[in-house]
Amino acid sequence: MSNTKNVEKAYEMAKERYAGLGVDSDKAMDRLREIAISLHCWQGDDVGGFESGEGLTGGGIMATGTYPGKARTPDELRADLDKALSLIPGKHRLNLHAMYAEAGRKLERNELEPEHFHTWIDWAKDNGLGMDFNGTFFSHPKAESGFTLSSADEGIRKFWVEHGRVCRKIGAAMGKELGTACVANLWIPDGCKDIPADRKTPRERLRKSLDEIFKEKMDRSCLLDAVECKLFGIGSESYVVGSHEFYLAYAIENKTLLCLDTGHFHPTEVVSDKISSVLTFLDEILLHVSRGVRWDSDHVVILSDELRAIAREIVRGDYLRRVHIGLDFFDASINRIAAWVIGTRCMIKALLLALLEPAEKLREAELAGDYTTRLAMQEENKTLPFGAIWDYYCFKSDVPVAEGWLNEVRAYEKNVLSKRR
Ligand code: RNT
Ligand code: ZN
Repeated sequence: MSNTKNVEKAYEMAKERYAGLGVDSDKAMDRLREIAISLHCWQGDDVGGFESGEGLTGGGIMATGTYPGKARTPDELRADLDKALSLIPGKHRLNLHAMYAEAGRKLERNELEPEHFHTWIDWAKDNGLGMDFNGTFFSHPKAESGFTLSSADEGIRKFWVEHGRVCRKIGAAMGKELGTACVANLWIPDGCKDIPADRKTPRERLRKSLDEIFKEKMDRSCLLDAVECKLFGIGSESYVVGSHEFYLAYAIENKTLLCLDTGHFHPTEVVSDKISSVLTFLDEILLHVSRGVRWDSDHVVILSDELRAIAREIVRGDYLRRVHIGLDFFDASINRIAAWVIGTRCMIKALLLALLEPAEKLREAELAGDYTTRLAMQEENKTLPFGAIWDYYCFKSDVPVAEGWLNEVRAYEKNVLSKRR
């Protein structure tokens, strides 16, 4: 195919251009191949889960849109993930939520066990994927009051503590079976729409609940615990119990990972600037890469300046082993498989851009106090022939080059998704 020839030719020229700046593009691609992104299962069914409930309710998050064809069963969701993964270069991970259990009967969330995730684990094994896990502390009658682990109702609080505990067991089993540590993330929706009378006591109860959940020591080669903070959510605009300060302090004190969701801060705050701050004190962090737009924290990830800055920080800081990259967005208004492919490919593009940065030259200029060169170089770097390297990486990874993947999604939509009613 002449197309192939063009991709190769363009690559050779781009490679030379980067070499002139002291950057080895072959090496950059080798490093990129080692980075696993954790794909969130919940993009495939609008955060619904398979508990035969009514899907996503409350909890400060919302999936909007009525695009047809969402996955209705675990098998459909796995088939959709297979399709998405076939269009994304590299070997990645699956990030599963507890509400995607396959129990075969109605089970309470505090009764879940590793065996209820066996089909998922086998699927991951067959596909060479690692797995990450999340407790589901929303879309449940016992979360309707807006409080779970920080609830004043001792019965409710205990129920969610038990859920947290079983989730750690499940995560550890996944890590053990798959031979790669499972990052088990904990996010709770607890908070208030309007000004609370007491900000203190729910936080004290949350601390106590977390201590109860994390009491049992687990093998870190199987399980890595993470806690996710948030500034506000839909319906929790005035107060969120698990704020950034709360979980940062908790993570430092208890040696858990901190999960930074890029949609969980004030719109003018950026996660890219937080990475090196928190990693000065924490061993590892989890990222929930997302895109906040006004009040929504979960738009599909695009190759924004901030996404590029995040990837740059990870690479410049030599943090690739200490930062676990997970995605967290959901859009029900476009093809859901396309959403996964767009967001994940963008995350990988951002990492490739960062790996191709002539970082040494920038640092030298900075150290010499030559900020003119620093700014000039940063701007010139923006028009380096990155696209040619990216196309070649996709080609070498046996996935479609450029927008070629969209035809495959369209064909799948016609043959599979459109038949789901
Ligand atoms: C919500 C958190 C949380 C969820 C997922 C579904 O604001 O970001 O991570 O999006 O657990
Ligand atoms: Zn998140």
